[in-house]
Amino acid sequence: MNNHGHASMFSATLEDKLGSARHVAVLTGAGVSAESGVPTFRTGGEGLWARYNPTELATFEAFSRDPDLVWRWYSWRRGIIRGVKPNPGHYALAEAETLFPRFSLITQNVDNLHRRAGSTDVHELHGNIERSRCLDCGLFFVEDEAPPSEHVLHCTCGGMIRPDVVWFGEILPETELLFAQTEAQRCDLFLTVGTSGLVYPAAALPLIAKQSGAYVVEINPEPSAIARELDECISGASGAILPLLIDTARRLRTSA
Ligand code: BV8
Ligand code: ZN
Repeated sequence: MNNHGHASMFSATLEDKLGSARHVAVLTGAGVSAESGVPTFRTGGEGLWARYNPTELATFEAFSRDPDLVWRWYSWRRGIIRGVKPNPGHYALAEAETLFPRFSLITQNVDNLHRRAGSTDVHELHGNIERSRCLDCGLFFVEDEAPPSEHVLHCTCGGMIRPDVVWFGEILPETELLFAQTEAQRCDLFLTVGTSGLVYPAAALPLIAKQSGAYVVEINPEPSAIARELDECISGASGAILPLLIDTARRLRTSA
């Protein structure tokens, strides 16, 4: 837990990093979108979500077995995402791009909310729900070209169209994973925000950062599965903590 060595909300070490880090990397999970109203994987939501386990539905097997059901689940999720807005946590991370000499944002989320909040360089380890692709010819479809529907859609080539997200058992986009692992090895401050730390290889990133000498801080109301390996755990909601953290960094870096 963080030590309140002085008046500030943050530990002396974290303050020092916020003021002097040259390379900051952030990994986000579903928790950063929770305050926007997007149900997370663990706490689930209502409807389709509550009745099915994402680790069963978010698989190629489920899609092969019942493409309409899986397509309906993603259509339902896309409908939720279209109806929500980024929250202060997303906006704080968008501002962070301008505050540190090098800043990298790596997300497990497929909801596109970081980009909608203004982040310009988002590394999506698990794809993007607003993008679909043809199983046969690989043609990509953006949101409106593959509208939400009750039945799976087919490409002009006849192939089935799938969400362009990484399912369980599927490999991650190589360039994005390599980028994320390299940033974790090189950064001097690593924040892991709103993730349960259960799904690999993303969950290994904070551990890689720690082993490579970075100061690693978790922001989550509950300790994640990897919390005890990290330097600090700030217990709180990302929409509340991230703006305070970025305010502190801005104050320390502009009061030169
Ligand atoms: C792979 C996209 C190679 C799709 C997702 C056995 C042991 C270990 C590993 C494995 C195993 N068997 C298989 C594996 C590998 C598997 C894995 O790790 N499984 C886990 C379940 C054990 N990984 C894979 O399959 C990956 N691929 O490894 O390929 C390979 C190939 C073949 C066989 C083996 C390996 C692919 C993983 C990607 C899956 N796709 N999403 C879609 O969205 O539909 S995963 C999805 O769930 C997310 O992207 C995220 O990565 C993951 C976990 O979700 P979180 O983001 O952490 O969110 P969660 O709901 O879990 O938690 C929310 C957190 O927020 C909580 O901690 C909560 O306290 C906090 N919170 C709540 N409110 C707030 C908050 N925090 C801050 N503020 C708040 N307000
Ligand atoms: Zn096609």
